[in-house]
Amino acid sequence: MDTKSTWKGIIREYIDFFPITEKTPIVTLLEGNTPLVCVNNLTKKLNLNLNLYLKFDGANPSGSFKDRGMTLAISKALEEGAKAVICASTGNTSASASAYAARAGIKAIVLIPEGKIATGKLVQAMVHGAFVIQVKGNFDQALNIVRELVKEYPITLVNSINPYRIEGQKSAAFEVCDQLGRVPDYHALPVGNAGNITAYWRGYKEYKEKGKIQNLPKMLGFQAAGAAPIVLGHPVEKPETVATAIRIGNPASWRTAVQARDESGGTIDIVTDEEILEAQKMIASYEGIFCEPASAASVAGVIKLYKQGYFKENSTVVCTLTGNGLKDPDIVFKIAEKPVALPAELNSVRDFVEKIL
Ligand code: AN7
Repeated sequence: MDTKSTWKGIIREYIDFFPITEKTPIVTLLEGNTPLVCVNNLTKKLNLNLNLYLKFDGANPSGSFKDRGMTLAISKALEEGAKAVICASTGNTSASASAYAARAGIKAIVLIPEGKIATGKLVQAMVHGAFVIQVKGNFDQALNIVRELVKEYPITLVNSINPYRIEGQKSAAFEVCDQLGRVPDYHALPVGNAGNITAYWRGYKEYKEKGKIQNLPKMLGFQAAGAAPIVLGHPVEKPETVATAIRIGNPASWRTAVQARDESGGTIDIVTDEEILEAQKMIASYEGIFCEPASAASVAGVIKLYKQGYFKENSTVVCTLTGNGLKDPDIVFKIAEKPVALPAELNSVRDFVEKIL
């Protein structure tokens, strides 16, 4: 055991669902068991007749849902004798890989698009001791490079092409069912490389096969308007969005995301950067949850679809907030109202306080 904590991390909690043997050294930071928060303020303010829940996966140890897949990918890499792991990343995969590689005592090499990842994510890879390579290009180019490199060297790829990543990430769907005590009618997610929507759908289906749940949710995916290859039906060569985590033009799990959409009877749609930032602000200021811009795409998308009359009234909708807002303070600092500056005098502060009461 790692600690006396009652939660043992997603592998031990859902061990029957994972390809684990007695020989697998389990590398865990006790990820998972993240809050599923009912958000009434937001629905009241916007007049949404929905039972809306946010699954805050930004509460994972490295601050994103990537830890769910990384615990399994790194455990299996260690079991197979890997000395190093590598990934391309828009930031969260690199942060998570760096953390779990540090825990496992192996090397991590991470390729990130120069100038296009949130500061907090870059700092995470640095502090965990990863070898950080900033490439003068985008995520899709970096992913192509690491795919080639692992053919030549005994380094384990820990992007979601690694099947253990998606296997681990499906644990979030199990948790939603366990926490909610039922299956949501809809499950909304941001879509970048499309691994997570693939993972959730697989998770829900496996839970049903095992008899844990009786029905399945409709899967809703949302891409940023400037990086929406799945919605457009073709790769986007130069993806652009303020939500850098999902600034991806050619998703690796494209086919399985479309499958999740179609099998579940859901949809994959577009949200604009403005809608994303507005949703981020509302989630933070009405509900007290600070997620990163990419994560807010799920809520922005639900608001958009609601206005179009998409939902049956009173539906239960879960949105995954995939990453922690603290990773990307720059964007908020740029657009939010700045703090007032006052002299260090009782009278000035009193005047200010009287005005706002
Ligand atoms: C906060 O870290 O692709 O559709 O390299 O960080 O499974 O790719 C991150 C993706 C959503 C999209 N929200 O999930 C990476 C990376 C956040 C993210 C996504 C990402 P996928």
